[in-house]
Amino acid sequence: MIERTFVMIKPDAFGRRLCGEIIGRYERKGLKLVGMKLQIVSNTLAEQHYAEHKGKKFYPALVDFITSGPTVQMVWEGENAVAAVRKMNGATNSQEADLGTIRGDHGLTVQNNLVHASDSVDTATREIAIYFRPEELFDHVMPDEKWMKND
Ligand code: IDP
Ligand code: MG
Repeated sequence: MIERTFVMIKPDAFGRRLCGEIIGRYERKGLKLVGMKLQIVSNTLAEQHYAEHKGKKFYPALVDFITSGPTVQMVWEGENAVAAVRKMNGATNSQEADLGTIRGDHGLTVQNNLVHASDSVDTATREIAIYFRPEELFDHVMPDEKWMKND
């Protein structure tokens, strides 16, 4: 199933100049970039994005962290894109994330874990709508797509 997923490069990764490293991984995997922007996330957006965590002990620090500097918002598309990106990002706690994943290779802590990605197709729909207007997403066909089709 072709899916779209919402991905964000968090302020720690942006500040460590890891955007190219992270974007390159998704590109090399074969995912298609259909939307991208750079912004410092407002408190309002951060609270919408992380509404499911409101009330948890780590929530105030998480909102402070995510609003602390520039972030890159992206929408990536591809076969089972939601699960594929979650697997590439690795476990939430960077210490537990497998080597070979973004968090496992570049992170040391649970909060500053470099990337966010949607955890289901429904979550992706919700998160994409928080950060992107429909006209900011592209439906382009990539040159390799005509022979990538496996249906
Ligand atoms: P996920 O990003 O892997 O989906 P979630 O459980 O949805 O993980 O948590 C959202 C974000 O909140 C995490 O990516 C991490 O930055 C932060 N976080 C999660 N659990 C903790 C914690 O126990 N302490 C501090 N920060 C946490
Ligand atoms: Mg999550």
